[in-house]
Amino acid sequence: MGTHTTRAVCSLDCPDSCGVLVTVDSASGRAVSLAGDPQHPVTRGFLCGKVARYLDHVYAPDRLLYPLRRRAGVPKGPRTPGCLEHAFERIGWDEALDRIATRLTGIAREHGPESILPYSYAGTIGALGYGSMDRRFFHRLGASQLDRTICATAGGEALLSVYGRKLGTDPEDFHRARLILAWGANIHSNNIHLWPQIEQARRQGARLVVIDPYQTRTARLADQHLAPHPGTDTALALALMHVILRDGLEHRAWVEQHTSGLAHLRAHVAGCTPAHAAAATGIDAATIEALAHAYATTRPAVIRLNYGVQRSENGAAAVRAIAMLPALTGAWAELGGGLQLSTSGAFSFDKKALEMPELMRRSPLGRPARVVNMTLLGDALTTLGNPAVHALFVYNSNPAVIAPDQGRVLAGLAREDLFTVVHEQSFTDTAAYADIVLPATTFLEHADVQGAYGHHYVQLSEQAIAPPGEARSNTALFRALAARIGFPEPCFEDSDEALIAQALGEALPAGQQAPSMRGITRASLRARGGSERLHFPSEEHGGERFRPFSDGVFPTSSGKAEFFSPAMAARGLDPMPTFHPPAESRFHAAQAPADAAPGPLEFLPRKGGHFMNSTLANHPAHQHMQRETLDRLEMHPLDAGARGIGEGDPVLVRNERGSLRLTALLTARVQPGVCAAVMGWNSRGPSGFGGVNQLTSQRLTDLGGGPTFYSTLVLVEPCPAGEAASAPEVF
Ligand SMILES: Nc1nc2c(c(=O)[nH]1)N[C@H]1C(S)=C(S)[C@@H](COP(=O)(O)OP(=O)(O)OC[C@H]3O[C@@H](n4cnc5c(=O)[nH]c(N)nc54)[C@H](O)[C@@H]3O)O[C@H]1N2
Ligand SMILES: Nc1nc2c(c(=O)[nH]1)N[C@H]1C(S)=C(S)[C@@H](COP(=O)(O)OP(=O)(O)OC[C@H]3O[C@@H](n4cnc5c(=O)[nH]c(N)nc54)[C@H](O)[C@@H]3O)O[C@H]1N2
Ligand code: SF4
Ligand SMILES: [Mo]
Repeated sequence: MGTHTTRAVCSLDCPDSCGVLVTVDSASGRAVSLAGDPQHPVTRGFLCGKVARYLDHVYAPDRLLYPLRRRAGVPKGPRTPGCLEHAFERIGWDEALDRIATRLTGIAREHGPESILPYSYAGTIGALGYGSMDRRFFHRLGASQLDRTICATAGGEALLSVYGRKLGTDPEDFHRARLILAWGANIHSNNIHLWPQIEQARRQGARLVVIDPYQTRTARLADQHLAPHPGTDTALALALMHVILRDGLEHRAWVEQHTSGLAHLRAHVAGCTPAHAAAATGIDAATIEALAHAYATTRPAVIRLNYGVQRSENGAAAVRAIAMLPALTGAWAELGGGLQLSTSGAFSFDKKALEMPELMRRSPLGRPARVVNMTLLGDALTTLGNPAVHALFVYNSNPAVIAPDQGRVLAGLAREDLFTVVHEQSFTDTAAYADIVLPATTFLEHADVQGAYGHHYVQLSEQAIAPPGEARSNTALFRALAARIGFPEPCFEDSDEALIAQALGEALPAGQQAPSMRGITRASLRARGGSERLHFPSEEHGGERFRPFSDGVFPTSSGKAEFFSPAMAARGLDPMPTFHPPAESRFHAAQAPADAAPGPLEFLPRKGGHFMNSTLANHPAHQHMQRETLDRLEMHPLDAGARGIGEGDPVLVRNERGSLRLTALLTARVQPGVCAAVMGWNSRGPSGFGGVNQLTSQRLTDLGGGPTFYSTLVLVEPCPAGEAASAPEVF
């Protein structure tokens, strides 16, 4: 039986952006296996467990294959068994496009185009699939713009406030480090391709310290695990800087040459003693002292800061404080030192060419449309006015599961006067509320070009197989819709090949291509097996490997890395990172509902190691891999005992926003006072009626308008007898 291999790129929302070799049976055109590209220096020939089984998703029996429309008279509601057949009927693409075009133009006429809200995130992080024809379409329509805050804006803005650029230590240099701090970073589950580097570093004597309120697999494998109370990292980082400055361990030359605001910092951290931080974090003062000394005196020292830290109310301040550490110790001075939150700032895809914001001037508004924060979807669908949202167009996202304050989101999605389109691979919890459901392709079924937020390679993703059924890619969908509505601009006819060329800036005059992307074209990528390292001037002619900020360029107002941010002061924001305990935390537990006995717990609504946010959570094999914590509430035996809860007991987890039924898992993976559960799909498991975001709030981070999933208080109690059994048993 003949097979051939195509090289695609995993486009799931993961820092690793793996090169994927897809083996296809030539006769049937069916993909038969996936493997990591052995040539790719970060992928190194292996895929994570969840994508090793991605063909389960591609060929899932419940994969969406045809456009559907809601049957007349069937009310909107949650995804229940049989609801697809009961509530929806198959239609052709022509009818689907006609209906969508008619409704969107009608709604725009009646309520103004800003009453249309696109909702997308990172179902695919391919440059085309993430944002190209879709953005052009909504810009031209005059639809509200979506502020895509759900993941990374708090940390991103925080990093920019210190360095002016989002650069990070090259993952391929982590093996050189002698001290690695995994700070709110679940490397082993969420960023597995960094792990071999860490193992190599440890073989050479490096220590791995994990700072995470939850004992992740990464923490279990580490040399040391520090478990701060959730949302208290700012206090910890300030205390580390206090000790470093008190003991004169700062790197004077680096600080002098590359930073500004040291005097402010010195004054700011003077009172931030380890004892003070110990009270806030629960980590004892001697441990904090020792960590400060180890961090400042071990070289190279690197921090893998991930997004866990910033998903709390004080999250941006925490990221700012942590980001200042390598500036204070000059850890950037060595290869393998520094900090990595994201490497995305090293890429310069021509987003303007892809998204064409200038089309907004040709929309009926003649001006840029209003901006709606995606984290506030619940409010946007229920209370926003001027105009209210009358149409919601969802793609690349599953907001019924992933957005905070799920009760509000679902109430909004259930509005019969809301016209909702969902473009999806699976019949998700969001799709169940749609008026029109459209089938989408996976990364095996369309071409794209992709960067990464955890390495430095541009990659071409070739189409490996034909779309199943009538699935269409995001670009194909919005191209077709633009034609149906009759937008005259030729940019709506650009092919994927043309879009890839635009993303790479191939057509730009010489010299205008961004330096890091210089010389990278479709042809050069194809000649190099689909993947090409960014162009770093220092690496030319066998020179030194890329080291962030070695060029001394910091696009901040002072031109230096800033301990004190004049730009933030000018915006009326705190120019220094200051610790404020989250409103929903043990420090303000008194504000919790008054009937709290024995008191609320801090709740970590976590990502599943075997899911990708909600993606893959519907597949039996992935659920099986996740079985240890799926539908479980992890809680400390002391907290369980105080509530009369035993191992395996049904529990009710609730707060003023919602409630969830789970099964208690007594474990020391969480500290007393903290509990945890993983996200999945709403419509499965014994809870049957909701996901972890039933409990989270729409409160925003201190900077960047991001979500505060990890600042959530809940009450936990034994589930009243009978209720657990009567909860709908789904799938
Ligand atoms: N398997 C898998 N991989 C993924 C994803 C997935 O869903 N599953 N999601 C992808 C996405 S979208 C992203 S953004 C990345 C995110 O990657 P990470 O940032 O690593 O992901 P999280 O699990 O959100 O957070 C990491 C850790 O932060 C911890 N944490 C929570 N609150 C605090 C706190 O206050 N302080 C500290 N120090 N730690 C805290 C959590 O317990 C968690 O273990 O991963 C990507 N990779
Ligand atoms: N409680 C809690 N909530 C969280 C988080 C958390 O840690 N805890 N993490 C937050 C974070 S960091 C993030 S990034 C968000 C993630 O939020 P989302 O980006 O919404 O993530 P997913 O749940 O993976 O949903 C993506 C959907 O896009 C679909 N999709 C994939 N490729 C394509 C495509 O090419 N076209 C179309 N049309 N659809 C496609 C997938 O089938 C999937 O259903 O969740 C956030 N929510
Ligand atoms: S999810 Fe991440 S680790 Fe897994 S294959 Fe995709 S890019 Fe690689
Ligand atoms: Mo994310």
